[in-house]
Amino acid sequence: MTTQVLDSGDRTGLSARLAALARLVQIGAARTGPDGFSEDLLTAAREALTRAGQRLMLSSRHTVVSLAGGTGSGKSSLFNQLAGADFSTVGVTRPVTRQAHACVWGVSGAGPLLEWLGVPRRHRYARASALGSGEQLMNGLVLLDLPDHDSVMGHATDLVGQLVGLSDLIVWVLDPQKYADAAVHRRFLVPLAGHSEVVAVVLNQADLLSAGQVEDCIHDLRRLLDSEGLGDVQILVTSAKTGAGIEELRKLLIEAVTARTAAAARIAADVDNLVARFEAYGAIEPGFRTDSLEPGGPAAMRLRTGTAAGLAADFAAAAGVFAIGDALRSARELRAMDYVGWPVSWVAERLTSPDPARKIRLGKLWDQLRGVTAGPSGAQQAAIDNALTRVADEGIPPLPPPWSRTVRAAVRSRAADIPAEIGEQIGAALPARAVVDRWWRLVGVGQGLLLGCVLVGIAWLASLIIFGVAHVGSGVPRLFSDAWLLPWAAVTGIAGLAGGWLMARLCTRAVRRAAAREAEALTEDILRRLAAVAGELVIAPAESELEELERFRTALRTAACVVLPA
Ligand SMILES: Nc1nc2c(ncn2[C@@H]2O[C@H](COP(=O)(O)OP(=O)(O)OP(=O)(O)O)[C@@H](O)[C@H]2O)c(=O)[nH]1
Ligand SMILES: [Mg+2]
Repeated sequence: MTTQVLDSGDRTGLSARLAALARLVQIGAARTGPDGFSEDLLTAAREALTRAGQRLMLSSRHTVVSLAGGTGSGKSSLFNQLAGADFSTVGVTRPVTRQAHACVWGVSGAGPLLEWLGVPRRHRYARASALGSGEQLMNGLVLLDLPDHDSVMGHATDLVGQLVGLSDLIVWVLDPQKYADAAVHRRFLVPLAGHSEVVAVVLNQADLLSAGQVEDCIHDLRRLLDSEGLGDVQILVTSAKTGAGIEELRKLLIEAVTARTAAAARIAADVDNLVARFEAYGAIEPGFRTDSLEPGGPAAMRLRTGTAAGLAADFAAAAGVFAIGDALRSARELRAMDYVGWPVSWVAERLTSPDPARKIRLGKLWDQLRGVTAGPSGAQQAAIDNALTRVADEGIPPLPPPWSRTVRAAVRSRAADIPAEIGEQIGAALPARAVVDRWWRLVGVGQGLLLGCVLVGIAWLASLIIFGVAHVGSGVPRLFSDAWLLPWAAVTGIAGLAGGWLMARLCTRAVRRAAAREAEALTEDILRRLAAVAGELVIAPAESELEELERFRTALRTAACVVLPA
């Protein structure tokens, strides 16, 4: 994979990078905590964004260059040399400069910028009217003479830190005694590692050294800067006393002013530093680099496939869905017996017991089914928790902190809603209690007719026996008294009995098959509904958190200025 890095000074690119940095902050701020995004990093990024936004809104025609360094190194002396006038007090007692001084070449439009920098009005000097031929090139320069960074006055140290942060280019003025001052290097130079374009170093008071000593100093300083990742930083040698090297320094400033990229480069350097710190939160494996991320590639984040289906099965087991199918089947079969059952046994049952066992069983089955719709509880709740733990352990791809934690939390984020939702879905899937199929009623009518047949047969038989065989009474019609009709009466009764029995057998079988199909369809319907519950209450929150990680990484790529091939 080839990557292309945009010119970091490009302003359009810079706006996109800043917008991406703002997204990183927004995403990170929602995920702080013990293994979460560092508050320090978020604060630093917010400050950088504010600073950058303000700087970009202010004059783009001006370039802010600060002269910074320890007390007595000669900042004010150099400032005066460059300004061509004794604007800033140079003194023997230390420290001398207590507040920032500014000299502006080409004043128009610099007011708000100076206001933003916080330079007091009485310390602002203008070179507008006096721009000589050579100085014309410096038009747009805002040169700041800063207080020393190591002053005993805390106020000055803060001020320097702030102004160094706001400057587009920082010129460190070092003297031969203190050029290796650990405080300067640690606090100001090391954080700019890799961004030599926004720093320059001046070794002042060269007149106090021999040529050999200057050579040694520069050699030493170069080695030090190399070790700090600032190998490309320009080192100039000056003497504010004799004026040596001042022209080179002026040339460096002119370059910065005419390129007009220092402001953007400075912001880009800040963004680079912050992105490097944010990268730790987007890493998949050690040695991760933002530019190794492919959009939608192996790094694309999803829960493992099959997680939703497995979860639905776990929910079904927790809620006892398979028992529900069985119960529904039994209930349907029992209910159908009232219609399609053999009337003889039906009648016998009603005669022998006012509260038949079948009815009680039916009632219990429906209670059981209704109980399920109240949702799983107790041991079933534990089974749901186990299922969620399994998803968290096995369904989530390996992730860096804090994402490993936040995605796990997302899996459980709606755990409390799951039991009720499972109950509701099962309730919605269950048929109403008193469903009686139309064909059962038809068969019931048939069974009634056949029962009638049996009763008619018995009555006929009785009358034939009484009037035809026992010859009780007289004048009874032949139909009820002719003994020869006995077989016909018997056949009528037996046909009714046999027909009813046969119809009951056939219909019971049909009812069983239908009930089995219904139970199967019900189980499938419930499983489908539970898969939807799993999708909505577990998978969706987890995947939305994973998508947030994707967005974080996309923002990281944009903020890092890495453009992937189309
Ligand atoms: N010999 C020599 N002396 C210098 C040079 N630059 C400055 N000085 C002297 O060093 C002393 C301090 O100079 P300043 O310009 O006030 O130093 P500064 O860095 O502004 O000091 P603070 O304002 O206290 O931070 C003064 O006495 C200067 O005359 C130089 O290049 N050579
Ligand atoms: Mg000074």
